Amino acid sequence: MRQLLPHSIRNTMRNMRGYHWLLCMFLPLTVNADISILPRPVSVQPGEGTFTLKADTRVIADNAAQKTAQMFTSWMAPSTGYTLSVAAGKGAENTIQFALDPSLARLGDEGYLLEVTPKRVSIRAPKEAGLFYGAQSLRQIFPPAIFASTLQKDVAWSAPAVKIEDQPRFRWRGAMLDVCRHFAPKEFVLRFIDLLAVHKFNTFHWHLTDDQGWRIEIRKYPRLTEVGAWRRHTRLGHERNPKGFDRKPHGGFYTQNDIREVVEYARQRHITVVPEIEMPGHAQAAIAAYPELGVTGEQLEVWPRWGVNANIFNPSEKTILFLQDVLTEVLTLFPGPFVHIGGDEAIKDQWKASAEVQARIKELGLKDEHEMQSYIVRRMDKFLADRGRRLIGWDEILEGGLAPGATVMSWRGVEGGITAAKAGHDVVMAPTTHVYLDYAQSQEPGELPNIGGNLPLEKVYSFEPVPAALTADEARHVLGAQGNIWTEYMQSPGHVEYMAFPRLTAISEVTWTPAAKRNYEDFLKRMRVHEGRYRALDLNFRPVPDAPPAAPPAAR
Ligand code: TNX
Repeated sequence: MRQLLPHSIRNTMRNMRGYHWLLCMFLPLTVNADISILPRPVSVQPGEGTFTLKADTRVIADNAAQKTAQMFTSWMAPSTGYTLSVAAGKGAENTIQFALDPSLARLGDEGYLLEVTPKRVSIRAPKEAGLFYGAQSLRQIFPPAIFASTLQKDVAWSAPAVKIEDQPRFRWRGAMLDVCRHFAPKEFVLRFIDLLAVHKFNTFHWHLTDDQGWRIEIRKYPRLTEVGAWRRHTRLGHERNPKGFDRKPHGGFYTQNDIREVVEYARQRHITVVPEIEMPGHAQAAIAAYPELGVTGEQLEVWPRWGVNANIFNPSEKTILFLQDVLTEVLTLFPGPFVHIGGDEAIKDQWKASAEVQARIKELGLKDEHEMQSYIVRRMDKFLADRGRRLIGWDEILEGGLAPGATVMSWRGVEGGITAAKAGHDVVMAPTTHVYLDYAQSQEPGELPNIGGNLPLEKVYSFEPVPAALTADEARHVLGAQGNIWTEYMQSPGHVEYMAFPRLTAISEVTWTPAAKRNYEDFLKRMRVHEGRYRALDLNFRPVPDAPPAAPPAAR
């Protein structure tokens, strides 16, 4: 906050350099209080003095660390106006050094050690991801204005001396964005990935297909986007209290080149993209494009409403092969280990009413419609496993028997996750109770339109991804957690930002910081500084609640 002090005070502080004894008395207050990193690191040891970034500061990195160093300098350039050079060499005075250091293996694949002294800065990590997270922490040690995209004048770019040792608690630190209910332009997806990277998330779950729109180009089936990416109009008002429809066509999709660009952009920021292709429910846009994929054969429109509907893929061999064709193209675009196949809210009424589907169930020796869905999921599980990938699906995939290699994303509470973990399956926790960012952030008037419910920041922050019902061995199956952004009621990127922040920042701490180091009051205190970063990023965030007043001192 030094840069916020009036010039006169800053000059006085400068002129007092000879009086070390006096300076030392208030340095810890004026300088070290500035360390407000989100998510909170494992260990932060304040030092003495400050390091100041200047136009002639040199960034030192040998080959393996060059990319991270370049990324760091690219972040610094717009606000400081400095074009910092990156070169191999030795850490010396006025340098920021990035170095891979195998002797720090104890910090794991994503940990780092960051040391700031008045003379120099060093970031060391066993792996590149750690260097990247160290760079993100360093960025947050400078004044918040460093996040601005325009030149900031008269800011002293100083960072308090500190030693930080850090590594994440979970290996799945995610956010899901639904681009089906409302299409998000590629530019916003890239910005969203940057915002995730600031918060050390490593997983972006991209919900690409649903009733209201199919958003990924599939070369073999062009009608999926020619027809399936566009709807005639959209529900006005809340689905519970509908006001008809707007008169605006809505849609959009990502070409395969767009997808490659997003995946590569994310990769450079150590974020894996998990694509979601929904089956067998939430399939109306695909059925609108190819009616033979449905059960009734009826020509449907891309759905203009919200909620759950009965239209579902038919479970014929032809449809299974279609879905596998789609996945074949998906696999060429997304190199990550996981592919999400949806599986949620698949109403079985049409399967129950169809003689053809009933005959298929019988022919396959299945007990009921749940086993029919489970059969499809198993086919996909094998298909993906044969190609070296892993299937993940919403917790409904437990019904009718879980496919052998499946990972479960638990959304209807954590029970599905508990069942799956006890059965030896990996799970990701994303329960509506704590991480559904489409829910209201308060019951006060003035919130932007939302789906309903009530999920204030404090409740999100309180989320514990490992349920007490799991033994230590079972708990190892909890890969982590994620926040979900379903966009029925979010028409614009600004609205998505409002719903996502600050709650996504809370989730970053839930997934990164050791449970024992989490504290809501401390989080709110750091959020006061983080808000400055939000502003510099021009983020349309919801106001952060005030910290509750400190408890009165106990009576003696
Ligand atoms: C349930 S969460 C859904 C989504 C909706 C969401 C709204 C899940 C797997 N399915 O289709 O958008 O509720 O909160």
